[in-house]
Amino acid sequence: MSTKPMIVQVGPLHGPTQDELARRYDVRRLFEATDKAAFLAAVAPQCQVAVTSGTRGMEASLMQALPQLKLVACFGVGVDAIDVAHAHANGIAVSNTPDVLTEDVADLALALLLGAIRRIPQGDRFVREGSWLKGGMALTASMQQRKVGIVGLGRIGVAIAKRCAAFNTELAYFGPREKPASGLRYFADLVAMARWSDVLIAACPGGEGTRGLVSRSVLEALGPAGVFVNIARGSVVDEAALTELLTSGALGSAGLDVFEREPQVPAGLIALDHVVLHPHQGSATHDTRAAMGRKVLENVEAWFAGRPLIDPV
Ligand code: 8YV
Repeated sequence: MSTKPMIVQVGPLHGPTQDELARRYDVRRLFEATDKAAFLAAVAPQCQVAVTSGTRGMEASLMQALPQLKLVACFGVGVDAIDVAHAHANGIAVSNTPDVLTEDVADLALALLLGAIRRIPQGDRFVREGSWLKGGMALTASMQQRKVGIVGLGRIGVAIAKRCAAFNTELAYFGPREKPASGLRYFADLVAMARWSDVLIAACPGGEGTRGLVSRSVLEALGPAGVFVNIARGSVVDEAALTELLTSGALGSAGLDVFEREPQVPAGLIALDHVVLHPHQGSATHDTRAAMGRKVLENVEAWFAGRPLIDPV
């Protein structure tokens, strides 16, 4: 019998964080259990804390199988895969890992945008395939003076805006409410912002509230020269419409870090040469993942010590 407090680890995590959790707690790994029902029955009487990733999340039925559960600590800022409403209605707190990943995610948004506009993956292929030996690569669009519309001016949206300003862009944002302190142009209508924009960057939270927000009409309004960048969640865009419009040329190009059914990426997107695809790596740097891990540990520690959570959701 372990004397350490018990934790259920729902899915695999960043290795060093997983190791540190195992050092401090009696960690029971649900994802390694062959008989999930027997596993849950064994841990249910004691388990008050569960740790999960933003990708795996935690559904209501799993919370129900752990009736003593009091905290779900999420490794990630996005909690759209966690049934937060169910948790809160049942006295279960939820924590996440904001702030520490903001800058890396914003960096990746700009990398995808520049990659798409300046056709960097295509240039890489052009050199490797020996095409350069037969002549120069075609000219590309410029990032300079582009109109950039940011969907969701939260922490990550603000960090993206800061970076875009360095490229002499014009900036605007769409969100549930105006943020006058930002000093940026606000659109209450996303289609209107897409019509104004050369580039649309999704940086809003995922979940039911934003599902399909970047709709077919929004993408059509962005138009044949428009670039769509998504570092938010695959669910915020109508992926079928995105694929169709990129294929027909009704939308210019895209830089995508997230997809609706990761790690599945629609074959229609994979077939497109002018789309930059990335495997959900926004926060995936050594430093940031370590900082996210520290936040998970701090939140769990605060809960066991009876202190307020550092990052309550
Ligand atoms: C991670 C993320 O990919 O924080 C988020 O919301 O999407 C990413 O940082 C994920 O949570 C890691 O499990």
